[in-house]
Amino acid sequence: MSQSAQAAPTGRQRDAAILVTGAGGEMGHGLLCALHCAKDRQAAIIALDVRELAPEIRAHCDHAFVGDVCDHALLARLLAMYEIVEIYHLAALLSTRGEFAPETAHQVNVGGTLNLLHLAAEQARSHGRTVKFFFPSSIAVYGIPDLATKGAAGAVREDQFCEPHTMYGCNKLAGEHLGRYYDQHYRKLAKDRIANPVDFRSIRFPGIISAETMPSGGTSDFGPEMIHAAAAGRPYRCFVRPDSRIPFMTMPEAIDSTLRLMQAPKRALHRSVYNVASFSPCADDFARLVRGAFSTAEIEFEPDLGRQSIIDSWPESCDDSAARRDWNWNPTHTLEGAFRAYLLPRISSRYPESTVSAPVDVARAVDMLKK
Ligand code: AKB
Repeated sequence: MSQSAQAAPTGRQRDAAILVTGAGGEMGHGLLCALHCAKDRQAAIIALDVRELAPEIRAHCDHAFVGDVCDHALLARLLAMYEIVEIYHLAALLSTRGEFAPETAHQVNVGGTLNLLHLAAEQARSHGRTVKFFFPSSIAVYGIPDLATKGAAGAVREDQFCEPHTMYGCNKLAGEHLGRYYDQHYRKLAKDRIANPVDFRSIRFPGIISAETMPSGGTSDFGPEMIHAAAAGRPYRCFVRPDSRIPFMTMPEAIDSTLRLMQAPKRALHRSVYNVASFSPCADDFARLVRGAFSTAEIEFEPDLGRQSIIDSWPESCDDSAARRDWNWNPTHTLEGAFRAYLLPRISSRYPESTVSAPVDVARAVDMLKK
């Protein structure tokens, strides 16, 4: 049974725990499964989300709390109840949603991150060990001024174009800096300061595509939405131009990169924030593959100027040489490989009652991309 924010403290000795916020979101789904299955796991998994977790996600957690990362009282209770050794802070309002309510996005994305970093530092003070902290950042931290510059820039490095055009991008950049501060400089002048209470590690993720879940509130959602709509037998209106190009990766790759970075020895890491890259299709590449795989797919392009401007400000691809060098990042999928080995075989089984008449034809899909 889920524990609510009102549950009384247990009073027992504190259990070592890994805390996952935003546990019910897309990434939480994959990450909780991977953490639960880890052979050498020594700590309980505790999940926090604003909504009750779906039973299949709840099954991967030892304890689950319904509540908000801005709720100080709830975080204080978690501090008292558990000896938190690792935090995966996934809770966030994404780029499209954030543009409708920028101040709320700031409160959740920056305020929530500050609260979790403070919780990590207080934990480190109470049990005397550094708390590992994972922060999923985003390609939204980049803000490229125009399409000509985007085309000329190619794969951007971590230190280029960090002038985001969205509140979400500003928030992620702020979160990266706060994390670095808690890791290296926290309470610099305090007499009772403890050095390096937080071991902060972050990845700037591209758009993520999962066969199991649908994203919501993001601007990279057109890729996964197109595939899920076709699998479900629904027509799809794509909100960006066919030539729009940003980087993507599959959910298994996103989870793999997270675990690799978290397992890397600290001495190997030369930065706290890393790009990762996998494949960089344009929206039309997606459409051709989807049409090839689902003969009934209906895809139209009807660009929304606002969302298009966000996609145009994000890079075509990212330079991930630092991640390759420091923690052996090595993507497994090309776009074709992702369709062939992961997306198409898994996605159709998610929509058993779909109206799609023709079976998925992976070979035809890949041929379509070559044309
Ligand atoms: C979004 O579109 O906001 C996210 C992201 C790229 O971080 N998926």
